[in-house]
Amino acid sequence: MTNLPWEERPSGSHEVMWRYSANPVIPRNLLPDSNSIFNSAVVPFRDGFAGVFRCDDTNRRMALHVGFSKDGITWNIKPEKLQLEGDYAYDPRVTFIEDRYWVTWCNGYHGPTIGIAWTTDFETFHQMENAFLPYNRNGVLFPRKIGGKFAMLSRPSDTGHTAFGDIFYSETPDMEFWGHHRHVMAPAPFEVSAWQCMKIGAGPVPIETPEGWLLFYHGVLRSCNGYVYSFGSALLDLDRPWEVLARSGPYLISPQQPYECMGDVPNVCFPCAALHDPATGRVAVYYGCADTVTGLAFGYIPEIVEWTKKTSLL
Ligand code: BMA
Repeated sequence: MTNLPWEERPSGSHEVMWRYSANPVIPRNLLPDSNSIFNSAVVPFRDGFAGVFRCDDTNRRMALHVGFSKDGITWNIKPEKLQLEGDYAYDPRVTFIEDRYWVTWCNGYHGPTIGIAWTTDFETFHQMENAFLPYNRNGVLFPRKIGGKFAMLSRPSDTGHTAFGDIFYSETPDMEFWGHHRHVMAPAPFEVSAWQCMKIGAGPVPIETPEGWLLFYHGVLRSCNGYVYSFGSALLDLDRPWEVLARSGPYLISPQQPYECMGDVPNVCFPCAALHDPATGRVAVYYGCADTVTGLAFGYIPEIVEWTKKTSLL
């Protein structure tokens, strides 16, 4: 991929992942009536990129909007909402599988659950049945079938600001009937890795590596000042992704910059998409910052894989 957004690690930095120096890449008011644009998903599309963006409007209603970009940094987001069935829509992920782009998101149906739709052109979207009963969030598809089935990670939850949450694996032959549910990961003990001790949820679409699926996931700490969202990495078995091979004890990125610490919900780094270039190993992660704007962080996949193994808490 020649046009992957990229900036080298700053000289003198020892960080495994580092932030784009021009963060945030998407401001909260890119649309005339957007309150915030964050927790959004992008994929390579034609000679550039397409994306599905979480845009909360100035009524503070949550909806998804389509956008396009040549360089992954400057985005043209359509002002009209994606027309989807559901009371609200947020935190999208987009996965290309075989011949089409699949969108999963948190869909309002008697509480949050996982919505699914597909498109080939980012103009027409075909909505499927919701994957699961409510309450569920953070539905993330794998980019290919596993054992002949489509596969998804998700995070069963509740109606509110869920104070618990494990990542589960489910599969389907047809994107409609889901089953074979497996437990993947629970929050870590507070004494071992506090940033991920209250709840965790899958982030971007997992990336296939020779060492397993590289999963970026968010973890939450309940502090005396509220929830703090950071993200780290795990390696899942390629054929049995509910088996965790390694899981980072330290976080990769936690809220430290002003745009991550200040906003509508302070102290949130929430990744929902990653672009990567197998030839160079480069990865660019898009993450929501403080539920307000969108930022980018970079790294090299082989380094992140090694670091995940070296720091693993398993
Ligand atoms: C979660 C979701 C995310 C949000 C986060 C922090 O429960 O609602 O969309 O980024 O809380 O507010």
